[in-house]
Amino acid sequence: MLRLDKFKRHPLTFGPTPIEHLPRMTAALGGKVQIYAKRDDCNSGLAMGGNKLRKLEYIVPDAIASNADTLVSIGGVQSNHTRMVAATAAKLGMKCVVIQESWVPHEDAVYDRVGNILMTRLMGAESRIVSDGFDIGIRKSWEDAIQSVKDAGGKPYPIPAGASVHKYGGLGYVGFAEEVRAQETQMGVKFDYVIVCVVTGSTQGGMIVGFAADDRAHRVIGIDASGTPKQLRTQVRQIVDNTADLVDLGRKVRDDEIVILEDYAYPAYGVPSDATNEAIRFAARTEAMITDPVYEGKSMQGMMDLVKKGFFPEGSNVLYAHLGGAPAINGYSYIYRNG
Ligand code: 5PA
Repeated sequence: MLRLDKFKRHPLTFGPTPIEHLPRMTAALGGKVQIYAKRDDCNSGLAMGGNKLRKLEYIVPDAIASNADTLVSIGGVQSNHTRMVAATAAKLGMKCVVIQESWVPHEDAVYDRVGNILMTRLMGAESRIVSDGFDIGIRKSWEDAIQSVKDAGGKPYPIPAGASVHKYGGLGYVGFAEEVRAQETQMGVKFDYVIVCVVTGSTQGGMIVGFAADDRAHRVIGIDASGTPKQLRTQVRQIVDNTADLVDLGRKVRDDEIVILEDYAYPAYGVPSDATNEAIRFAARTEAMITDPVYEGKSMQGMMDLVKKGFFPEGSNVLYAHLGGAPAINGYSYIYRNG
């Protein structure tokens, strides 16, 4: 038994997220593999929700206990994570400073005005755009922001990129695995594989620990969208080890249980390939399921390719973890101007 219950959780989500069968997508991909989606993109009423809220539910009690008055975090210009931190701060009545680095070499005229960053500003967060490029690690711009809050007499609570290397960053997605197990019993369906987009690592890292409890961590297929897979793998390893300790997994997760496929992140983080765009159109046209060019479009592309290549044995049930991120499509309006 994993010991997730010993950690406080501050509810930010509606509760367990629905799992739905995707019959048109299943048929269009050949019908040999059943495709399902777990809709973490529909998990909350807070600013359109998404995966970060599961993580933040376990971080907020620590933020409150620290007597902080300002949440300080970081991401790219169209970061979903900073939108979710801004939402959490608004909901808690805290202030929020978010650094938005120039992670993506993409120039849409309204890239810094629409979608995630628009909502972030609307919720009262102070959004500071800086020119530093992509990196999933600890950033100087973020440390400077933390210091600037202190200098102004505030009490910052630091949340790293994607909440991933936060000590409690992996707990939320341990909860995802527990939730899937309960839903499998209710539904009478067992999922053979989970597909998950991975960039800063705590979503997949948490799932790996959660699914290691019934020995199927290696069935969690991470689709890299960072384009820096070596650094990512090291970060996931650290998150897995830390999270496994926290919840008393009772054993070390083996390297071969951490599966990250590197083939779909091209041409760069935040930039969709033609295949990504085709995957986004495919999900939209078969199931009205909206995915984005930075994250879920790439994991959708990966899942489609794996189905076509016969990676999943016939008869498998594949669970696509939809982690959110649709607001970013507004920053890519030129690409999708004709659909
Ligand atoms: C993000 C991350 P991890 O960072 O936990 O690996 O999750 C990847 C991921 N899907 C998958 C969506 C919609 C995401 O937003 N987003 C980051 C952000 O700043 O928004 C942390 C990078």
